[in-house]
Amino acid sequence: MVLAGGVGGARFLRGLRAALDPATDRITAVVNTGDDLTIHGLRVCPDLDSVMYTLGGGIDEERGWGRAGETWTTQTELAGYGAEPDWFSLGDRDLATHLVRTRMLDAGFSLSDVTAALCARWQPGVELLPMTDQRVETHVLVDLDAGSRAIHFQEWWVRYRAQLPARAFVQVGVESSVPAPGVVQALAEADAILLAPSNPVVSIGTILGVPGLRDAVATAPAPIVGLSPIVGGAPVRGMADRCLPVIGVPTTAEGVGRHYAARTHGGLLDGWLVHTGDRADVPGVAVEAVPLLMTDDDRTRAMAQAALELARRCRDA
Ligand code: FO1
Repeated sequence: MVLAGGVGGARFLRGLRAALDPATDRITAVVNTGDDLTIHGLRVCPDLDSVMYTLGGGIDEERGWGRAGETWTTQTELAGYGAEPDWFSLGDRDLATHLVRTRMLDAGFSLSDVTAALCARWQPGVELLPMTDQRVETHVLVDLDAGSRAIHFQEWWVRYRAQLPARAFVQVGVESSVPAPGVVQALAEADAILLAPSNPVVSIGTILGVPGLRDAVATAPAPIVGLSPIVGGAPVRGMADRCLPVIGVPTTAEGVGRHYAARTHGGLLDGWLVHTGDRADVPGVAVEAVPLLMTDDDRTRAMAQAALELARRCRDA
């Protein structure tokens, strides 16, 4: 069982899949949907798509999002019409995913149904569950135009490259959301629960913000192990260093570990993996240092194995 965001979560899941035997081991991933947005009338689910494409072999490896071998003809035509927004690029191949998803959602299917249908093509080898079927969107309170405004996370992330000082993150709609079907049960039945090295604020944090989800994790019988997305005081990828200060968490492996906190102290962690050379003192949590750079499949598989081994030690402790 893995809680995961997009790019980092997808890579980690690929390593975890390689570390396990599909004949006997099942992986369920609960994926962040707070990054989702409707653009040009289509519903786009960036984190679900990054995980699906990465595990299904369709991802553009360099970007970590969108399709390999992509073309941008439609995007260019949209720009020809001056169609707003022009700062979020949709590739021609990627568009097919959004067209199928939007049509199914409009027909009344749930996001879980849509995700299962899209995965029938991609065969990720991991069960992908959205964190919720309800619409939840992360918005960012920023200082813009001499005032404080809320903009969609993607506008902050992509258009402004997270350079606009953020005052707060708000998950619009989360209060009336519930965990998607199967999420609570999968947590209860898991042998191990892993927090992927995703953005602790807008990815893992958003997942845990769905009412009932954090409790389902904290009360699960399985050991819970997290992997630090911060290495050497900086995010391996993405802009978690622009998000952590907003919630008052230091951009260190120790800071994030303490933020998640020990399950015995009202938090979530039994174990916390940090990168070789980093140190973290997280009261009540078994901390271990292993290489956490997902530079190739072997390293990613090794860190997934280290997380599973730490989980076993926590269970047997
Ligand atoms: N990221 C960008 O930096 N620029 C883009 O134009 C862009 C388009 C895009 C389209 C589909 C999709 O699934 C992801 C896309 N992303 C883009 C990445 C996206 O912003 C991130 O993957 C996550 O939302 C952040 O975790």
